[in-house]
Amino acid sequence: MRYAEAGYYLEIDLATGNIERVATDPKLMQLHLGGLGTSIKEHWDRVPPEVKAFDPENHLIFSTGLLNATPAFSANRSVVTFVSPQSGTLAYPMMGGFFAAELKYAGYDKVIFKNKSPNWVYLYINNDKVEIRDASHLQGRGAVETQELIRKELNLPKAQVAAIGLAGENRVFTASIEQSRSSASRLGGGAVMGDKKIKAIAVRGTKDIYLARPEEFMEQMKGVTDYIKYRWANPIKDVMTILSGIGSPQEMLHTDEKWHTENFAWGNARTRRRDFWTEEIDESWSKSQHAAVKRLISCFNCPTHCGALISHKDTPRYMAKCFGKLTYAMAAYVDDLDFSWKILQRATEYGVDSFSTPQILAFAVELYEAGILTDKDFAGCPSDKEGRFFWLLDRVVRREGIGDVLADGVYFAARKIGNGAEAFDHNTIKKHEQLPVKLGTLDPLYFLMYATNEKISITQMEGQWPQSAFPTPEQREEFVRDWPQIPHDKFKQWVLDWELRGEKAIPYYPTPDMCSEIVDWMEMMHNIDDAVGMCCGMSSFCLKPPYHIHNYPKLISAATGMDLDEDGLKEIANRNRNLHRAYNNRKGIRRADEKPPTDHWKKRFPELEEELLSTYYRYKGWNEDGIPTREKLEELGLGYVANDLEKRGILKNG
Ligand code: MTE
Ligand code: MTE
Ligand code: MTE
Ligand code: MG
Ligand code: W
Repeated sequence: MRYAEAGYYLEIDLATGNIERVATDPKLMQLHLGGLGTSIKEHWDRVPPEVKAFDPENHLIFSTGLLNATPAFSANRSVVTFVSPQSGTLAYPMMGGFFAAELKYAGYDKVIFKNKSPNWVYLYINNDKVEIRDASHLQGRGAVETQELIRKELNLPKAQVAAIGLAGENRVFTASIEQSRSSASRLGGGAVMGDKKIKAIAVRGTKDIYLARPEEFMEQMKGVTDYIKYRWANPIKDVMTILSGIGSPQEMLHTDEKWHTENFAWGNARTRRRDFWTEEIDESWSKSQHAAVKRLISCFNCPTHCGALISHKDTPRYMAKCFGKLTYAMAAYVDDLDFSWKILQRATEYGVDSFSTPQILAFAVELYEAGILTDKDFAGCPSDKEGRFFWLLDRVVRREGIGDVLADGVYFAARKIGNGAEAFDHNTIKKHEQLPVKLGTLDPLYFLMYATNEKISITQMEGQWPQSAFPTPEQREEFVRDWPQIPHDKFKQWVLDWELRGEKAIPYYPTPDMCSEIVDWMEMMHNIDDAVGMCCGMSSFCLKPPYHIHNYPKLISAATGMDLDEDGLKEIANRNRNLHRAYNNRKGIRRADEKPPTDHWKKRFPELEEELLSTYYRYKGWNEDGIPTREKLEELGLGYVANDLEKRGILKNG
């Protein structure tokens, strides 16, 4: 009997049409948990570094997490892994909704695709019945529309469907995968899915998943439930509203966007508009949001409602959540929030990442205004801000004219266009567009998070540590008073000593040693979430979350029957991170790539930044170039990785 996991992978060879149900080695769970962890291991074993995103050998893996389909609240994340066309690294966009639980109830922990299909297909899974079906009639259909068409065609209203739209079909580098109330958005999973000619995956499952020690598990969940209720009743004081609660940022509920609109940059990450949020804007934006949001919705087995069903006037319904609400309006400098709801509908059907894509469009507008792109590139484009964005979006997802160049994202487009366009690529890290945040003084914690994390976006690291120092000693004392989530008591003192100005303030405090430990803790918690399939909105992405390093080992042990303690869980998270790091090192990632954009902060401190990187690398057991040492790898049972890195000349002298 297998506990918590289904114990089978579904292996699909798209070239031959061969489908296999393969029993997995129970040891994999002990070494890597599941989800992102076991997926990294599969990519390491199967896909050598020479393989590029659109090579047939690139694998596309849809994985459930270890706690999906158990009664653990908010464990509903699927993780999609592949070599990204944009960054060239091992990408792992995540999605909530209902897909992961359904797949596990059908009896599979992962669906693993290799090679390419000659024709458009979709995969149909109904428990033991698995078929590759013709999807030629779905070509060109929207990513949301396709889900409904497939449910109708199968006569399975309860099937969960993940699909791509036109952007994925055309291998746009920012193409997403859309699925009911969620989206696997970043780094081009939709493009890889389209390259393999998979239009969608439909799954229906009705089997059971077993818990090793159910009573103990439910006892742990009682603690989690009580804490969720406590956190609801006791929002964190003295922090921004979006940081005070739990769940992913409640952008569909809150209408006050003063903080984002005045502190994040508009256009292609250009301008901060300090006086934007007037009473009139407040009124018109609230009205717009209340009209567009039909109702708030949640993912599988989650007590929060972070997403919303949206319909602006009579557009078909779609899901939106979090910061996607603002990205198009702010990138286009449009002061009317209605624009967001309208263009998001079209963008969601096309299936594009709502962070990267608006920046690409804004980048094109800037190049046009600077005379680098010309009337010829913009022939037929309306001149108003809204019209221009719709027109550009249409060109990008169809790869028409200038859209074909832009469809590869800002980094590659800038280099293809040349003629000074490179200077407008000022907001990418490792070739990936970042949220448009441009701030004052270097923040050492955010520096490390931006520079080093494997997802290349900040949600995968931040959350547990306050975003800035509290102004008064009383506020600091209040914050640390009740903080059971921390791994060491000394973290409390660091918060107590941390000031807004002076010697104990950013950029020199927390010190590089402290920063390394804090960042390591935050990323470890994200790594655990991504392996067990937990929404980080109930865990690592929040201040004082319900799931943490002290209750996770007990919960995972009760679910799986493994006897994990905190050290054991930390070791697994570390193993997964180091394997991921080594994979990306094999793909070429080095210290020189680990840098936020030059203008991310106005005040930079080059020497301190080098010290931060070196200190963090040392703390992680990596060499000066950001590559895990043989000693570290062997300590984690990854001797075979050290051998491989040495054989390839990536690791020298241990
Ligand atoms: N893109 C689409 N199409 N739909 C979305 O809901 N959410 C955004 C962004 N891009 C979103 C999107 C938000 S708020 C986040 S935090 C990231 O995707 C999450 O990235 P991931 O799905 O790659 O993990
Ligand atoms: N959960 C995990 N494990 N990893 C993530 O990156 N992103 C969070 C949240 N939960 C995230 C996560 C953020 S910021 C958002 S906006 C939502 O997931 C995105 O939900 P979706 O991917 O279901 O659309
Ligand atoms: N960064 C800062 N400094 N402050 C914030 O509140 N918001 C987060 C985060 N970045 C936020 C922030 C929100 S709401 C989201 S969804 C993530 O950015 C996702 O962006 P990413 O793709 O860079 O992870
Ligand atoms: Mg997502
Ligand atoms: W988000």
